[in-house]
Amino acid sequence: MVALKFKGFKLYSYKIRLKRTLKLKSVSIDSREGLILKIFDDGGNCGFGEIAPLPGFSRENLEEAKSQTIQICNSLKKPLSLQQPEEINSAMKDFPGDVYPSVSFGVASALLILSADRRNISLSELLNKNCSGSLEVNALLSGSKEEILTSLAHIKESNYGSVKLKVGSRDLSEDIDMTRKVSEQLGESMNLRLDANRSWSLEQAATFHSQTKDCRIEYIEEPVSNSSELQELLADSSLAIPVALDETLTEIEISDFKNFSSASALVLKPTLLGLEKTISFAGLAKAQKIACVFSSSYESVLGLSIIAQLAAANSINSACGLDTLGIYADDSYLKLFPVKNGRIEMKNIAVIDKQFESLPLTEI
Ligand code: OSB
Ligand code: MG
Repeated sequence: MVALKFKGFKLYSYKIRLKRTLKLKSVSIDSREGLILKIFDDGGNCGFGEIAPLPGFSRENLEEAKSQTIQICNSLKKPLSLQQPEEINSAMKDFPGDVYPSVSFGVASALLILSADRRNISLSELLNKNCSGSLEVNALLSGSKEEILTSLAHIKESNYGSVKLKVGSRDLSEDIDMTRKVSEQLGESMNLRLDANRSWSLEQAATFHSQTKDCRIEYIEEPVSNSSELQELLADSSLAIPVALDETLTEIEISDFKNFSSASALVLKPTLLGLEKTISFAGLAKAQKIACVFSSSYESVLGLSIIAQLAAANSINSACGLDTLGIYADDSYLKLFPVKNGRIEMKNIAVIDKQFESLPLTEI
């Protein structure tokens, strides 16, 4: 095996304006900030990664992520022998201290993409010779009642197969009404997911479930306020609420997963989990036949494409949470990540150099 000669790296920052203010738990943002890492070998091959901690969700901030990325990239300057993702994971383990999730995702994906570029293949092909050629994505429904009903009409016209409705910020009775209305409008052929972002008590979750039993809900992400309540909910067989884990996965260790194995789905966000934990959870879910939903933490078009490649490598059939480029004021990013009939064709997004060039980058 030929060693991968790491020659150098460049780090860039970006700040991209949003179409409207985005509420993220305790904070609101008007623009998305992050870092893009480009690494290269001595033969002109490149790897890319995105490091973009999400305010309100990530424990590290952008400054902390930046200094750790620089420290790790400086320590990479010796020749590396990296071909398989397992080797890259073990190389990441050698880095000093606790690697932040966003940094793990950014640096490890840059190394993997460099390794793929040396062989003229894509990241998904590097990870799996039989990777998927396309992915389904879910449309997102949030905002006021009027906004939701207007977007719903567009979503139906655009032939999405899956829709995710945000609940938990209205009164419970309004959420129940809204869910019933959306379910009715979707009909039998479209799939409905919900995300409560930990808003409800156990009792509210039970009430919601009892009044939406006929709504054909695939799952509810994070219905209750913390992971111990979630365990209680999963243990109560009289409830049988289909649950997806999202925030919980950032809090638990891989070895704790046995306590949550009756979950219906795992929402995997590489920026919030890091690459290693994402791949480990995906493996566990596959072994236990639990659906995996590879999802965005509102990365740029470059980061989204990398997550899509990870999803394709894991042959994901369940719709991914990657349809988030609509948050940006600049619509031109949509062309580099085209969603048609609720799907992404992998051949259309394998243009990582173009995505890199499309971003407003400042070299650090
Ligand atoms: O609540 O699942 C969330 C994005 C960033 C932070 C949190 C969340 C999200 C999404 C991603 O909703 C989009 C999707 O899942 O379709
Ligand atoms: Mg969620």
